[in-house]
Amino acid sequence: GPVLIPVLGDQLSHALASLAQSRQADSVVLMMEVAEEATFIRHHKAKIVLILSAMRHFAEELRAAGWNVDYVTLDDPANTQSFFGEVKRAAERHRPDVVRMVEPSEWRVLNDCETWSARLKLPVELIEDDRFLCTRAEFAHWTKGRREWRMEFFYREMRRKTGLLMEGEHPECGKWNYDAENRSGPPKGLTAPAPLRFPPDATTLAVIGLAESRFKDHFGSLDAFGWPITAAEAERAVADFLAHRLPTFGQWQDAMVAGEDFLFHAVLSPAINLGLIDPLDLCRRVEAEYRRGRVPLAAAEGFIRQIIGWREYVRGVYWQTMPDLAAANALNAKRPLPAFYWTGETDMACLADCVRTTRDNAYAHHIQRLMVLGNFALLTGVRPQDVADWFLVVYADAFDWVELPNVAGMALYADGGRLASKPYAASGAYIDRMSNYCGSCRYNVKHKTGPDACPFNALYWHFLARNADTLKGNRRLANPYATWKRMDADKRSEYLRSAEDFLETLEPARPGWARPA
Ligand code: FAD
Ligand code: DLZ
Ligand code: SF4
Repeated sequence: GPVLIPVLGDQLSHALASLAQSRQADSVVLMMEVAEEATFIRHHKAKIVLILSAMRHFAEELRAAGWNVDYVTLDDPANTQSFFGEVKRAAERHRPDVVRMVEPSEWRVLNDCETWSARLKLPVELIEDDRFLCTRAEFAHWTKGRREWRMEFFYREMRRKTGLLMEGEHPECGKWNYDAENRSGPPKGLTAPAPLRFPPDATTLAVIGLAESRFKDHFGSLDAFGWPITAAEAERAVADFLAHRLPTFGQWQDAMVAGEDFLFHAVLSPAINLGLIDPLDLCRRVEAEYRRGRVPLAAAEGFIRQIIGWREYVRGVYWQTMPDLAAANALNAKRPLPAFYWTGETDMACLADCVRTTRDNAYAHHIQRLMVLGNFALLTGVRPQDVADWFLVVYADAFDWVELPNVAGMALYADGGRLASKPYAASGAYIDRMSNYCGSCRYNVKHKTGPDACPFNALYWHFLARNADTLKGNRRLANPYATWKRMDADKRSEYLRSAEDFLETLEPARPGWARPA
């Protein structure tokens, strides 16, 4: 019999290891649209459209390249709507000798696959996903004997391994990290060249129709849908980013401007995570832009660090800490997610704008995710699992392996400081410095307490006071805790009361938005 090669929705790479190791003449590629993947968590409509349309285009490309592709559509009446059910039916159709697939990116799916061989009575080969630079075993080796895991040191290993921005043994121009030159607040009127949008073709329009009927109650809008769907479109998106936004990428990396939804970001994460763009190739092209003198070193280094540093690091942390990471709650946070994360109905201008861009674009840039949406959940003590569900639903680039460590580790400190050395907690002053949100907000960012004060201000102190037992020993929080201690008792209780008054007004989301009720 043939080799049966399941290719999942985030494995859309022509160089995929399972394809590279097989011969077209004796292989059947299996691609499956299954409702279970779209409904166990109720993904943003645009994310579902992106994945299903990209799968359909990829299947056509594989056929054109000579592969025999068996493609199961969502509305096929025989569809069992689960990965295992479809692999089993395909095994009955094709009578393979072996099932060969690249390891799924998510713990949930990998666990399932590990049961398939016994249930199918067939060998199931799970092969390493070589689209990542650092294997799971290499990461495990790196963590051995290290008391603390820190991205910066991992990143240097990846620079050495790839040779990116290296002069022999040394980092380009003598420094590993040029962040000190990045991250300015936005000047008045800052605008950026908008990323390329790709109007839906007939295939995408058909999938939009499918999503509007089957998933119409899911969060999110499809009106602005314009994601690159194929490797060729993604290539045009890369070229557009390199030419128009990379040169100033670093400088405005942490800036937020109301209505400027993409600023100088790449907006390439969905295409990278689906497999339409090879991340190492992208980094080489960014390096080449620097070597040709078209972009400053700080921009190129900053961008490459996000990919070979952060992206690889969070994946390593994920596999090294699952399944504990999914249940982690170091700060014992218990509040349900506030309703406005779904409705956008809040008077806080920063949060309202971040939820709006999330709904309209299935996208928000890093600082919106971390310092507005994440920071608010951290300060108010929302249950990490509620927050992780929301982030997994709403972003086109969200897959458990990258979303969960960013949410539980980076944004919420739920892992007790494994991934990052301190909680990313901030008051209104930070948001005011990095954005133009506060000017149009009904709250006053300069006021500390009371009904008109920016809620972030009192919440910040409430967070530190509430978690003092766990956090006061953290060296990087020594300054704020010293300030808190120096404050007179009246002032402290005014902060705490103000925060509590605000917390009382928070309306919880009704159940059923993220997972079927
Ligand atoms: P840019 O800002 O232009 O960065 C370039 C690339 O670097 C991105 O495309 C991405 O591949 C990579 N990158 C940057 N930061 C990270 C990071 N922290 N982790 C992993 N890769 C990174 N990213 C996802 O891909 N999926 C997620 O589900 C996701 N959830 C997040 C949740 C929270 C709470 C936070 C704080 C961050 C999350 N990120 C996630 C990381 C980051 O915010 C997005 O990768 C980025 O906003 C994508 O937009 P971009 O392509 O314009 O990125
Ligand atoms: C997210 C998603 C959705 C909505 N639908 C599908 C699908 O129908 N078929 C498929 O192969 N993949 C889908 N995905 C992405 C998968 O969830 C993702 O590939 C795995 O979870 C990776 O472990
Ligand atoms: Fe956000 Fe506070 Fe600024 Fe309003 S005043 S936009 S709530 S930081």
